[in-house]
Amino acid sequence: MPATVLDIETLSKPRFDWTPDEAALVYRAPFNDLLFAAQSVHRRHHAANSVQKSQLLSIKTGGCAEDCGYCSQSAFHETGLKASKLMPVDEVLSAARKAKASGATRFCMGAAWRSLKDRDVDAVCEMIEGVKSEGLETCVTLGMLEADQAKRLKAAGLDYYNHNLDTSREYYDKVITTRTYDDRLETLGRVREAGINVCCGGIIGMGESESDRIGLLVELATIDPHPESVPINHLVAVEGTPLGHAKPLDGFDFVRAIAAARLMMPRSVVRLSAGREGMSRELQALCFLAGANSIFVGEELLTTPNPDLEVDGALFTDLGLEPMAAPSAPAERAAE
Ligand code: SAM
Ligand code: DTB
Ligand code: SF4
Repeated sequence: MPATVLDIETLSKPRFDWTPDEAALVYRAPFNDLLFAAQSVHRRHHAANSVQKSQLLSIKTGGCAEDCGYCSQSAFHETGLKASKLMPVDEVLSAARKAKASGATRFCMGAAWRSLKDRDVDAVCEMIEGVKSEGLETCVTLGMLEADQAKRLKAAGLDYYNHNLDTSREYYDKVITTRTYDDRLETLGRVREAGINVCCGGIIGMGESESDRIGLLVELATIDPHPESVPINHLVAVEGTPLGHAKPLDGFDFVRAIAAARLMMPRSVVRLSAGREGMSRELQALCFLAGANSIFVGEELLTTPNPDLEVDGALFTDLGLEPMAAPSAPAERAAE
């Protein structure tokens, strides 16, 4: 790292040897310097005024065997959420067509599973094939995966697999005890091995320290190659979960996390993910300035509310943003 931590030329080239001290200098830089650098690097690799619209669908809701402290769907927490079985393929495909008609270019299907069961692989593959044939980018998040399952998802046309590290290695067991950090890294390895793009990020606002946020970013930015897609979620505090009354997060800290992700993983698609329902338009605009290039659209995320389509439409108009066609993955962009 050169003397000037925020040197645009240096930061524009992906690197994989980030240390916590270097990352802290980026994360804690004066806010204006941080945002200027993040936007400058963003423009080197991404269209400045385009934001991808992605749509989520919960294909299997609730009753999950994991104890993730933030999650409405864990069987460990009393959240009043009604559990349901795996959705029929035709219903998933009609939701995907609706998402496409309303402007989404990416369709992400989430299941409240600890891990994918072999008996469900055929149905999930049919969903992926169907969504892909609608011309949408496909992403699924189904818990832990075995290597042969990852290969089958790839063969069905899966573009991205989402599996988050969620927080730093140090803070992780304050939030989740039923699977380890290394379990997650192993699944990510299998995803990559199968040739599927990795979608991996975390949550900000779970009571973690600044060092934990920096720790998460270092974990992500030392994966070589970087995750092609990095969702940064703002905690949605769900009543009945252990984090239902977590201390509200300072918006500037959230923007810092987005900007640092952009600078530490310059080619990755950084996604402003959960938590926009509670954010002002101005805070979201700062997230775009910091380098976010995707949002989830539609009135529901998986189980929690998200802004109305009209509200997001007005935000795009007022900021002069255009909806992005599915961006190609960084490796493909590098070859272009
Ligand atoms: N069950 C699968 C798994 O965890 O591997 C997939 C679904 S899970 C809902 C996907 C991700 O959504 C989590 O890893 C977490 O980062 C994010 N998430 C879940 N609940 C959230 C909440 N209340 N606020 C913010 N992000 C949340
Ligand atoms: C991710 O990182 N965020 C999305 C997606 N991956 C699957 C999920 C957000 C879920 C928010 C809480 C809910 O609606 O249940
Ligand atoms: Fe289950 Fe995923 Fe929720 Fe954790 S985040 S409880 S694994 S659905």
